[in-house]
This record gives sequence, structure tokens and C-alpha cells, in this order.
Amino acid sequence: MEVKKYIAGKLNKGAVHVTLIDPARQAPEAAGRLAETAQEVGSDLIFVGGSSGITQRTLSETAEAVKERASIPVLFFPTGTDSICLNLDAFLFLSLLNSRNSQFVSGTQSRVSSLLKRLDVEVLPIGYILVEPGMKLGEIGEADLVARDNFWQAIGYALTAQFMGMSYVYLEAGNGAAQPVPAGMIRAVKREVDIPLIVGGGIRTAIDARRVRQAGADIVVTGTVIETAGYRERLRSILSALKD
Ligand code: 1GP
Repeated sequence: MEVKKYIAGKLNKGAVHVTLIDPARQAPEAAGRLAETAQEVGSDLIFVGGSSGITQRTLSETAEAVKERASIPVLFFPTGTDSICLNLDAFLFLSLLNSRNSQFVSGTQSRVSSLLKRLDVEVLPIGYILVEPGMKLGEIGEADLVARDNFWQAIGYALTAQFMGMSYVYLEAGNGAAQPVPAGMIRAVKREVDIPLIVGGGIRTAIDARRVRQAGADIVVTGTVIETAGYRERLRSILSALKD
């Protein structure tokens, strides 16, 4: 089934949860186990990627292990890496709207788009916006980070994503951020845009997840939480906060 339709179906019933698996953080087999757990506790999607310095081999082996253990859609999340994965269920076609470097806005994408078309890969066009602190993603992506209190700038970029015809807008605080995107900013953006709103970075607890959801996030992405001890229970409580 088309991933975009699958997501739309899930959104009709409530919030969508995504587990991000970074191939650089564990062996492929462990990544497969994480994916299985994520699915068991109720994650709707898996993103594979999101780190610098992943080798093509690690990425491919991780993607394969994840696909073997999970039946929910697995999407490639191409940030800060030259490695690429074309055989997953869909490709997150991210444009980092607040980058100073056009490579991250459309340059890298232009080098892979013909291949994606030829291989008939499903792409999900996303306006990606980095909010402070941005973490490593902000540095690598040469982003002019949106300040945490600058709601108007966040709205401006989010509407830019919508007017450019993107399918989703993604507010990202950065992998491993101490705090998620502020609830006030999520609320302000949600009020203005009509396309689904993805929020990620710094969401570690059920309280964080509920706050982000109540502020208006349609799709909530968590990564680091699965890299900590007791992750099954943490993930379970995040899921119940989102799906209640
Ligand atoms: C995905 O970068 C996030 O949007 C993941 O961030 O690792 O902080 O959950 P965390």
C-alpha cells in the first residue's frame, strides 16, 4: 500500500508515532530487534537514518534487518550522509528550508531525483525546519536555526512548505535535544498550516509526547528513547500518551 495513504488512514484515527533508528548507534541485528519492539508497542512507522558518518554497508544491513523484523512501513531518512537506501517503503524527500546552503534545500535532492523516478520509489516531499538547539543536524545542515521564541519565523517557513506543495511540514529540534520544539510554536504553526505537522527531537517521556500532541503535532518522531535502558516501557508509555 502507498505509504502516504497509509499515513492518511492513521491520521484519520489520531496521532501517528514514528520510531527513528540510527544505523550508527547499534549493530544491524539489534536494530532489527528495536524495530520489532517498536511495532509491538504500537509505533506506526520506522525511519532509518538520521546520523552523520554512516557507511553504505551499515545503512544497507540495518535497513535489511529492520525490514525483516517489522511489517509496518520503513522509510529512509536522509540527513547528513552520502549513503542512500532506495529499497525501503518510501523515501523522505526532505528539503531543509532554513539552510544557508542550497545543497540541503534542493542540491542533493536534484542528484537523486532521477534515480528515484526510474526506480519508482515512493517519495514523501517534506519541508524540514530546524529549530533551536538543532544539535548536530543544525551544524551539518548549515541551518539558520529558528529561535525558540520566534513563532512567526516558524510559521513563515511552515507556510512556505505548504505553498511549495510539500505534503508535510517537519519541525525538528535536533536529535538528542534536551527539550522538544516549544508547545507554543507547535500550536502557532498548527493554527496556520493545513498539511500534516511532524514534530521530532528531544521527546523522551510520555509528558513530552502528550504536550507535543496536544499542541497540535500530527506525527511524533522519537529516536534517542530507544537507545536507553528500559526503552520498551518508555516507548509504551509514550505510545499510550499519544494514542489515548
Ligand atoms: C527525529 O531528530 C529526531 O526528528 C529524533 O530526536 O533522538 O531526540 O528523539 P531524538
